[in-house]
Amino acid sequence: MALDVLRAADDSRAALYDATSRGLRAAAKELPTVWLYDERGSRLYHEITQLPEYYLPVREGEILRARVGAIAERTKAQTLVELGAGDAKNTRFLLDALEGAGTLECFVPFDVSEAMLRGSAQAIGDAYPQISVRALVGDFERDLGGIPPDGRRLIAFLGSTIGNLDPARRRRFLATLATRLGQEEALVVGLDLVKDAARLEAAYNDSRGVTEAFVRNALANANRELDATFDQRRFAYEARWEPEHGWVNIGLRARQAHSVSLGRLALTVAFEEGEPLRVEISSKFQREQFAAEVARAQLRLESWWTDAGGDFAVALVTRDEHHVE
Ligand code: AVJ
Repeated sequence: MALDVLRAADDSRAALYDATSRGLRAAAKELPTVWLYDERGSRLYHEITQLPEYYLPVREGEILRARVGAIAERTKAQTLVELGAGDAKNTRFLLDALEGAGTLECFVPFDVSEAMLRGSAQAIGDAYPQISVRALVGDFERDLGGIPPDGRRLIAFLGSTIGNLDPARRRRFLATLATRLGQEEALVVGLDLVKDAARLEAAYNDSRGVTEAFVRNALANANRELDATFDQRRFAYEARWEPEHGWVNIGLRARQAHSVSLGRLALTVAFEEGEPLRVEISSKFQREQFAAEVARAQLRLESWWTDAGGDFAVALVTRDEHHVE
């Protein structure tokens, strides 16, 4: 198999360092979510997807299994692009259906983590020897333009990864996508839905502590790569549903006042006792609100499918100007 790994942009590290610096100097401190995903982080996330409390991938898989036939029929996609490709497990439902429909030629996994990408590209290449795999290393918020325009594309954004973006960033993402999506192309997106606080919080406070280890790994990564002095013992893990924002706020809270230095960024950051450091938000969606976001980007919410319990949704989003039913 020819495994092509392309880089969408080569200044992505510089951009991340910049965002890190800004995030740590802000009044409400945050560490960019990308710090979660080195090789170990990707492995821990994979472990999360197998936790009983973390219902998201299973629900999404149920919906996809029931709907990929319709998606393949509707899109007749030749290229499947997957943003934030992760372990690409639920992607296989789409690959199988598109291959069955006889249209699939190419798979383009797109991810920030090159190690992760190599793994999943290799596995997909081995399992689907008839198609070409062209892995792209990039940041889906910056580098959408780096995705090759060849073939009729279906862009998959699964797992509710879009929930990592706050409303302003979702708006930018959808607006950019709207300028990139061709007439016959579509986005298929997985969305975790608003539900009771106890279940949402349990999904991010698992009994084995895998999610905590996953989030703490962001500090370890920053320490290694930025020559930083984050001390795990001085921070407590916290994940809380914030209904006023519609997201689970995930991060760490300083147990005591202390300072952290980041040599590579020539920065020292003072934490007060109890001060939070956000590492990730996981937004939860509602149909009306997501439909409005899509419409605002001049896109069309063509289909909305949920599992029987209404935990999760898969939406098909297309250009606004054709196929009005
Ligand atoms: C990969 C962004 C979908 O928000 O549920 C899982 C990441 N963080 N547990 C999510 C995550 C903590 C996950 N996404």
